[in-house]
Amino acid sequence: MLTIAVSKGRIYEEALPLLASAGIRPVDDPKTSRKLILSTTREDIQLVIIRATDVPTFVEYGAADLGIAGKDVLLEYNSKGLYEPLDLGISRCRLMTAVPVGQQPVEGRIRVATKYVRTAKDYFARKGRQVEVIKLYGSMELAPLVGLADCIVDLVDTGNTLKANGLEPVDLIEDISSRLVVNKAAMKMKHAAIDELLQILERETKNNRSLEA
Ligand code: PRT
Ligand code: MG
Repeated sequence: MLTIAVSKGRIYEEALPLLASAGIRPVDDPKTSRKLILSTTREDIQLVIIRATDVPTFVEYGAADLGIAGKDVLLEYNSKGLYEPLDLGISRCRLMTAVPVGQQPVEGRIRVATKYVRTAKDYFARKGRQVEVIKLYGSMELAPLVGLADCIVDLVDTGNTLKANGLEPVDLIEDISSRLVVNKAAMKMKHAAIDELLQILERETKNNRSLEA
C-alpha cells in the first residue's frame, strides 16, 4: 500500500487530474466527506487529507510515503529528511514582500509580519537587512494597515488581495509551485511502486508544460 498526503483545497483540486493520469481517483470527495483517509480506484493507493503545513511532517516520519506540498511550505519546513524529486507545476504563485502603496523605503531595522518566519529571516539576512520578524497565522495584509509591521512576506497570485488592502508587491523571494515529496525509507523499500508513479507523474507534468508553452 502507498499512502499519499495531500492538503484539502487548491492543491487537492489541481492534483486530481495528475493523480487520475496514474489511475488514482479518490472514492470520496473531501469537500463533502469528513473522512481523512480516502480510498482510491487503485487498491494499492490511499490518500490522507491533512493541513498543507503538515504534509512534510507526515512524509518525513513515514506516516505517508509520498506527499504533495507547496514550495513555500517546504522552504519553511527546511528539512533534509525527505526527497523532492518532482515539480508538479500546480498551485503556482510567488512569495513576495509587500508594503503599503507609495510607502517610502524605511531606514534601519524594519518589522516584517509573515507566517513564513524562517524563509523571511533567511531572505533579509541574505540582503543584509536588519529585521524583526513577527509570526502571524493569517491575514498578514492587515499588519501594515494597523501599524503592526512595515512590510509583509506572503504569497501573491493575481495581486488582488494586496490591492484590496492598499498594498503593493515589492520583491520576489521565490517562485512557488507544488512539489512531490517522498519519504526516504519508502523510496528504498517501495522503490518499484514509487518509481512507476514518479514516471507517470513526470510524463504528465511535462505534457502539461508543453501544452502551456
Ligand atoms: O487554508 P489552510 O489554513 O488549511 O492552509 P493553507 O492556507 O496553507 O492552504 P491553501 O489550500 O490555502 O494553500 C495551500 C498552498 O497553495 C500554499 O502553500 C501555496 O503553495 C499554494 N498557493 C498557490 C496559494 C496561493 N496560490 C495563494 N494565492 N496559497 C495561498 N494563496 C493566498 C495568499 O496567501 C493570499 O492570501 O491567496 C491570496 C493571494 O492571492 P491573490 O490572487 O489575491 O494574489
Ligand atoms: Mg488557506
